[in-house]
Amino acid sequence: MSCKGKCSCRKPSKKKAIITGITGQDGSHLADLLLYLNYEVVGVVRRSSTDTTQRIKHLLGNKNLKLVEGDITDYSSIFNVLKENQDACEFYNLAAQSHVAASFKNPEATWDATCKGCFNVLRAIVDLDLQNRIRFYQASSSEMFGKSYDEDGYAKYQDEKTKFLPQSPYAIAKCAAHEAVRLYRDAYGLHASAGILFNHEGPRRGEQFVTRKITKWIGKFNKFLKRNNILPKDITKSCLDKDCDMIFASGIQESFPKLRLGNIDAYRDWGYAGDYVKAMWLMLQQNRGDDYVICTGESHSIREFLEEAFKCIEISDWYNYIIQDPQFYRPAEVDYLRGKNFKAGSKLKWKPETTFKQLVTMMVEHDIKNS
Ligand code: NAP
Ligand code: G4F
Repeated sequence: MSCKGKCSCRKPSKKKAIITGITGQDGSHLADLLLYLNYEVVGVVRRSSTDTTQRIKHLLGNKNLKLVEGDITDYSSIFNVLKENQDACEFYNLAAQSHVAASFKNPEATWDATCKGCFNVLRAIVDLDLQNRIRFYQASSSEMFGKSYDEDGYAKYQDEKTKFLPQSPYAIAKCAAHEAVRLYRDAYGLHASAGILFNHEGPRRGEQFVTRKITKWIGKFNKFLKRNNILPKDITKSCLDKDCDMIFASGIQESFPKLRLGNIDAYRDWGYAGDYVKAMWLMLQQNRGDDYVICTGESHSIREFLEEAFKCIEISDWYNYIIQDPQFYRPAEVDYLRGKNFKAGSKLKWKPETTFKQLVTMMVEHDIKNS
């Protein structure tokens, strides 16, 4: 892919990219990719009393990676990061308060990080007159579709033309940021792209998201089985009393808490994060900025995820191991997400490389190994 842009960094010298949210799941995968592509990477990290670099610890010694302090909600800190790195040619805005359930409890903080943060970057780019020199990526989300879908006679789906009907403070903030990207593209000619990414997961996924919560639990439960020398087949139905919070097995003292979940009837289009960051990069290599849906095109319920994940430890009656707990239900739910990635396939030549089964197995195996 050749660089046809006007910016000075599109000469043979090393390209520089700025990533907000580098300590998150996607930021860490994107940093892996850009460093592999020989970029200089500037990662914006907010100050914290604890170490948040766990996901990028394997990169910390890399001479092409520089971490700088900055908070996306604070205009001046973003302005200064950009001012000090005016030779950067790509800016990936991945920082957000990304947990949907948490956004109902903290709508203002979610708004600040998820919407205002995007505005802060866009405004700083224009204030520093960098709009013709830097390309911008915004992490938009399939949550923006909420309860909205189109139908192709065969099934429901969402694509770039589907209208948004957001169902959470998080999704509303993402919709507003998405519109800001369109505005800055039109008003200032900024090369700005928004990736409308459907759920993507992997071993680096935050532990409060449903997929990782399930695979983490399986990892710990497997360890409990091993510690007590029990085979899954030895856990009889009587040990799994429906009204009981704990899992017991005959002949052992120790018990194990059941997995507590909320609504397991929602459907998601789950892909692998490592595949999806390639699409982010590809968007910024195009001649013009645009919006793209990134997804697998398949939708599975949380029940199906549970079925597949428990299969990895040879348990088929997974419903005996979980409790549906009202505290994990949301005031409003997104029931069904299934994307269509036709545009990404034809324009970016991108396609997902990891199947649903491979994704679940990868996550369970990781959590078994690391429990
Ligand atoms: P994540 O793991 O929750 O990471 C979020 C990142 O944002 C973390 O690095 C976090 O830093 C950073 N951050 C939060 N508030 C900040 C602030 N005020 N200033 C600076 N940094 C801040 O999320 P992810 O799964 O990687 O997702 C990346 C982006 O894609 C997010 O914008 C998310 O909303 C969006 N998205 C994700 C998915 C998905 O399925 N994963 C799908 C669609 C869109 P700390 O480490 O300090 O907390
Ligand atoms: O894993 P989740 O929390 O992901 P959700 O809400 O779909 O959001 C994720 O994907 C979005 C893309 O569509 C991103 F924009 C967003 O940043 C985030 O990465 O929940 C998935 C489903 C929901 O229907 C939820 O109600 O799982 C259901 N669920 C059931 N029990 C649960 C639980 N979710 C969580 N987090 N924890 C549970 O115990």
